[in-house]
Amino acid sequence: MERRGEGDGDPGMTLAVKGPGFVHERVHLAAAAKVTDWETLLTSACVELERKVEPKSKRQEQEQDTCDCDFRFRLERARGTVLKPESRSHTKHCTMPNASTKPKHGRRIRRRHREDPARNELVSSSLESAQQCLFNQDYGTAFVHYLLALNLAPVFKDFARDSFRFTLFKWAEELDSLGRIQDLFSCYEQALELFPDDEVILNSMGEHLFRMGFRDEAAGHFHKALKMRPDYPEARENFYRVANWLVERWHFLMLNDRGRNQKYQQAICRAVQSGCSTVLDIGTGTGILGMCAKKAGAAQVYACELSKTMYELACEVVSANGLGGKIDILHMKSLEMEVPRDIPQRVSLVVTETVDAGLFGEGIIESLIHAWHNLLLPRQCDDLGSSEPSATGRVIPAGATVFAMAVHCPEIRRHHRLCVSSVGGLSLAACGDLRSPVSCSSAPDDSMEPYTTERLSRLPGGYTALTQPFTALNIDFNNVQELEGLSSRPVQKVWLPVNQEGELDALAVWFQLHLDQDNSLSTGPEEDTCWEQAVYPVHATKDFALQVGDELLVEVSCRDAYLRLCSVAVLRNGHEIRLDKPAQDLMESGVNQNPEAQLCSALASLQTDHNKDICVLESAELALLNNEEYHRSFQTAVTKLFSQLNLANQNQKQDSSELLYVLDVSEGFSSYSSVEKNKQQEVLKRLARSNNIPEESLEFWLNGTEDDQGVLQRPSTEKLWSAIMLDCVETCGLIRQKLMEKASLARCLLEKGGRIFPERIIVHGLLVESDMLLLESAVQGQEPTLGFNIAPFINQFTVPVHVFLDFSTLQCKHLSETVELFVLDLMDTNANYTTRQVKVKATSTGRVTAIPFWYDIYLYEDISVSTLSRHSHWKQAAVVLQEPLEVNAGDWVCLTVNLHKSTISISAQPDSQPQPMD
Ligand code: 44T
Repeated sequence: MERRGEGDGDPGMTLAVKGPGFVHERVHLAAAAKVTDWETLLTSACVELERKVEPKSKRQEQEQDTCDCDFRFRLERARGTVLKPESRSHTKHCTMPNASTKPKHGRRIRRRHREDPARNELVSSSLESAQQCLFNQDYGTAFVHYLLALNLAPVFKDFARDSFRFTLFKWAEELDSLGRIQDLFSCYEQALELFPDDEVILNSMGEHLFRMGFRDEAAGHFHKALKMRPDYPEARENFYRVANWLVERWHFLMLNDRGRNQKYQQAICRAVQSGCSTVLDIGTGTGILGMCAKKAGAAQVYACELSKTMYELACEVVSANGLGGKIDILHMKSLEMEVPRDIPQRVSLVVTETVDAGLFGEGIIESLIHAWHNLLLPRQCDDLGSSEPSATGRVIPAGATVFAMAVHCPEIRRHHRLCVSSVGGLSLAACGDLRSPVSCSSAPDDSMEPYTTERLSRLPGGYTALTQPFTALNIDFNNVQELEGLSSRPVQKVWLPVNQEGELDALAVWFQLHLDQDNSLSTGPEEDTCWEQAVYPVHATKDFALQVGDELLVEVSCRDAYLRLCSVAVLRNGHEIRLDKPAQDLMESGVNQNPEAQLCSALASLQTDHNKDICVLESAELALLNNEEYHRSFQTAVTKLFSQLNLANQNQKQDSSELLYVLDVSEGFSSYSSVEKNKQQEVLKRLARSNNIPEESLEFWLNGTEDDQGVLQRPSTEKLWSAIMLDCVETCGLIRQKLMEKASLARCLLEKGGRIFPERIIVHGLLVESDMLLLESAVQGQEPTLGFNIAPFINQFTVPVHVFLDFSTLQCKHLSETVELFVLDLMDTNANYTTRQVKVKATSTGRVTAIPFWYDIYLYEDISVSTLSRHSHWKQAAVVLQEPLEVNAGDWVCLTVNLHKSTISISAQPDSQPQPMD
């Protein structure tokens, strides 16, 4: 079984390896099965525990021995053979908590002894055996002993808690490495039955769940751990990293959008007052629309919500607003609802805002078709215009109009197609078509999305509209035939006059939501709204510029309940130029003027099967490839290091052609499926071949994910690594988790004079006043939410660090100069990074609400790249202060910057001490 995600444990420590692997299978079974009848177990367990341990099966040993590291490749600079990595065995030294067997609660135990000596005898012998097994590192058996003892004598729980946790974690580690995931979770469940509120167990189970890809469940566990102990840093950090999955950030924006809330309220009020007395709120979120309906006088209000966290939140909010028991909230997807099982009768009004930036992405079409057939009263017929609203059904919003336009936008371009022909001196010509996973032209599969979303007005570098907006679609949510006919509508072809010259980078899409006859919401790029727009990137046209007078042919269709837009052709001077064909067609048609693009086209034409040659990379990875500045710096840094290493070899009279080994442990080229992974490996090989790098000098370890064993491998028996590449900053703007642990491990693997890339990271930041960041991180009181009390509930999910920020376009006022917040020295073994105080002088008067931060990444000596640079593939992050801090120009602010593991936290206080410099 491959492990997924980050490796657990401290990679700085080596793993415990037991002697020859002995596993007590029967005990495993007991530990893995859910045992509730402890009395029954007693007898069998006693027998089992006396039995001899059985040797591990061959398969298990093989499973454990499989090296599943994710280290991408080793690059051998000079020609020569690559020696196969040798695995090294390693031992771990672990300390055991609570090794004493002496019980703490003597008196009570003695009394119990008197009550039931046989039972107590068993308890104490089980506890003793558990500890003995712990010493022998037989964690499975130890775990069963503990379960037995603590279930029989809960009085020992406090006493044994630490040892029990330790046993559980070690046993879970073993089960994990054996791929016995089901058993692992069973053990955690049993542990939580014994210790339901144990924050350490909850947090640890959350980490396992997260690594297995159960993100919602993981987030739930971190949240509970944090509720149990709000000052538990591990759970806090884990929770902050996943809170977005529990409560997506747009909930804050939507709830803070007073205009939107009021419009919905008005439409609902009007409908209820006109006679719609039974209401269903589909996708209620925090319950706000349902509460509006109740407040407007609806007799019955039902609400459904598919997310567990949001459902629980809605229940809390509704009760806190005095409507508990008056709104029937169901934790289910509307599509699963039935009358009368879930609601007693059909309703006269459905309210919903289950729409995303692309309108249909939350499944509104399917939900409404189902609602019309199963949950709503029949629609009011035009010829029966007088029928009672309480006897007919309707939907808010009543319908929507979708708009689209073609845009020129370098920021979108560099994230969705390859814009460079070489990277760090390597020609990419033979790489085929590298593209982002956002495309509506290719066959739909899980890894492809038809659109992405952006707030166009906030894109760095802005955008230019190349055409007027056009109406791509009109839909009536009150007409079930129309809803049902949507996917079979013929493809609509629209010819758009181009009125502005520029490269065709994307089609941007937004919509107007017609709540009722009088009220509508627009999600357009020019509006002052929290909404993002849907972006359909154009892939096929390498450096293809539209000219004024051209006509662009766009096809609009509705497939798999998604709206799809595709630019297919351009009409220029009476000639039709296809855009959905490979690049050479453009060249042949004489449209491509750019020589670089012509070269690409020529190369593309050498390839026969174009579809085969598409390699999908994440959009941040494409942006990284397009970041020429980064690659230049990297190349300079590597060249400099290598020439110094070669010089050192010469000085020591060693062979200057001595091999230099590079280990890349960066996580770039992370993939969606193993198919993609193989494809990417293929592309890298092709890249090497076409650039005269011998194939043998590249070695990939792509088959699994991270494992400590992989890190410990040497390039060859007599060599260590010359350089180790670490990917230290995530695209979202945070330091990569476990970076410092990885760095300390990497340091041990370097040859003399070898370096880690980067060697140092300097964190920069400044004080800003930004209302926008506040609106995006927490609901600001009751005023925006129509007087309903929602903020304190949803704000439990506020995260102090805002990620994926475009600092260059953030609406904010700078209140200080940029300061150095922290220095992370990856080459320094003794550096202690915990807390640092930084004094910052306010340069303007205002309210400090946030501290955006970014990094200067020092690759080697003075060669650095900044994560703030214009062409960076990184976004920035910002700490949003819990309480804004008022400052006057000239005031000093003291920032306490804390780095725990790889999480930065910052607090700000006024600094009363006058500065010597001042
Ligand atoms: N995003 C807006 C989407 N649901 C808005 O679980 C606008 C994004 C956005 N429940 C930036 C800004 C904005 N049955 O809690 C969710 C979801 C739930 C359902 C029951 C169903 N069939 C569904 C479908 C969805 O409804 C809630 C709202 S959905 C999306 C709303 C501020 N980025």
